[in-house]
Amino acid sequence: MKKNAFQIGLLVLCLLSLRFGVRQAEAACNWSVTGSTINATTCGVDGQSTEAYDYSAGTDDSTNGLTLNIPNGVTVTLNTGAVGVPTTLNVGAITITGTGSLVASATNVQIQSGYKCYVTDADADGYSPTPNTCYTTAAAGRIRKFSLNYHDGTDCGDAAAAAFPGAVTARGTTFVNGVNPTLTGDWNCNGVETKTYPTATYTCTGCTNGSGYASFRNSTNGFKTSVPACGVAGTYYTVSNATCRNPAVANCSRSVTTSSVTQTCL
Ligand SMILES: [Ca+2]
Ligand SMILES: [Ca+2]
Repeated sequence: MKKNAFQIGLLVLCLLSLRFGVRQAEAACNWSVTGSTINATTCGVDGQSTEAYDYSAGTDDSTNGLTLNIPNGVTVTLNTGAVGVPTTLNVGAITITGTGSLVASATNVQIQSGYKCYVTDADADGYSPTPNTCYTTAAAGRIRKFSLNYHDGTDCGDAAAAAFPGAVTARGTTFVNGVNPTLTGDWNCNGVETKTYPTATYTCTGCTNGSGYASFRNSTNGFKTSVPACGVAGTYYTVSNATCRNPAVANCSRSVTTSSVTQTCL
């Protein structure tokens, strides 16, 4: 138990191996980063894994500006690591308050600061397909995690800059979806391929107002029989008359126009 608040610049516990710098395993506590601060909750870092948290006010600051706050009553545990795969917590600094505690198991555990976390972002859209896989060095196709241009979320198309979590533009093309290869039109990476244009539901019926004139009613523009896949063109039906009119100007063959439309998706 630590009773007083303090900061750790560089603390290494049981540092038996230094393989940090290559690929690191996924995190388990998965705390949310708010600005340059994490307020820890009670949890354990999985054995032989790495949790790396980083903050850069700019695009790539020279230091890791992230502070992990372990508040009163919260216990953070670093579970047992292994030779060659130490359990690792990587932050810029740590503050512990009151009865908060940081418990390190006896074997192959390390706490590191001074390391930065870069994640893959090949298309430079600010989203990473592997946001929990940290590299400690910059390289082409990487972005500093929790930096000015970094965004939370998993990039489902890291070779298509227009595909990212929260995208709002439906597109008439497809991309390689690295999360679900069947969803090539899921441009907002929400796991659902939403088509813009529906099936046309218009009907041609006699009027019920006594005129006896045929007309299109209850109409919805769209594809008449089947809805094309994302990025595929089809014959699109536009209903130009949805009211009872003289069949000389609005009959079943005259009140619909067709055009070639490419299905867009989001
Ligand atoms: Ca990306
Ligand atoms: Ca979608």
